[in-house]
Amino acid sequence: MQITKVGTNVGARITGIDFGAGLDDTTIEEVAQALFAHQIVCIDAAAMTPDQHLKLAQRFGALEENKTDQFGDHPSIPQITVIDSEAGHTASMWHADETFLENPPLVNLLHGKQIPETGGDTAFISAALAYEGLSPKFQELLDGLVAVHDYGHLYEQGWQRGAELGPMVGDALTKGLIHRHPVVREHRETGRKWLTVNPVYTRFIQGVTKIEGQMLLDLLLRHMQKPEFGFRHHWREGDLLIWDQQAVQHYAVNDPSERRVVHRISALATSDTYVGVLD
Ligand SMILES: O=C(O)CCC(=O)C(=O)O
Ligand SMILES: [Fe+2]
Repeated sequence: MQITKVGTNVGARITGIDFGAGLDDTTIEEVAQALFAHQIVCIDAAAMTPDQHLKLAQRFGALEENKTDQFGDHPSIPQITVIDSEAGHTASMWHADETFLENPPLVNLLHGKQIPETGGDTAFISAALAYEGLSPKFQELLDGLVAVHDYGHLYEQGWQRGAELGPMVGDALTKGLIHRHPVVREHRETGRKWLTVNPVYTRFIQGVTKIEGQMLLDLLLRHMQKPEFGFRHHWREGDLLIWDQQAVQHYAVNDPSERRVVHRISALATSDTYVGVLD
């Protein structure tokens, strides 16, 4: 197995895994350590089976079953979510997945099944580099703060754009999918600090006034857009793209020249995954 950096600060490519020979625990552990070191890894995985996709994902946590209407279901494997541009699936906004949950997905593993000639990249920003790029005084201020993440926030933004919204709006309003997270968490495996706030789900910062919280969020979300914190993956068929949501946020660039289909498995945080869990 070879690991080659593809970005200076974030991103690596892994080649040489022989999926035909099975997927042993040592290989899985090497992939996990490469992920924690590089935050995003892409594996040459044209020969990977769905069972191997599941096995690799299980290294990182319990697997989520797709329950959104944003993406599609796999015909036989409930842990695989199908993201198909022809079905209108897209996530063209900066976000970390489902941070309105107490234990959101922390590692995503996307397998490129049908890849367009051009477009359809997945873009990333490193929330760890973004934290490290702040001044020590500002880091100190953020370290003690807690933010509220709310599923309904996504839908409010949809209404504000005048969008047609599906049946999940009712869920967003009635199920109270809302949770607090520290603005800064420590990565469980690396100890690096990262920023948890994201433009899609973070509604406000607790313990400061509305205007102070809005100012802080605007500032952080602008700061995070700095190109030096970023990385952009241009897909090839068979790529297995894995990212660590304790380190990065992502954006599915919605410009595929042809149909784009990727299969996603998400591994969820567990209650002891997070350092700095709220009581
Ligand atoms: O389609 C992609 O590249 C990413 C979609 C997404 O936001 C996700 O899988 O969580
Ligand atoms: Fe996502």
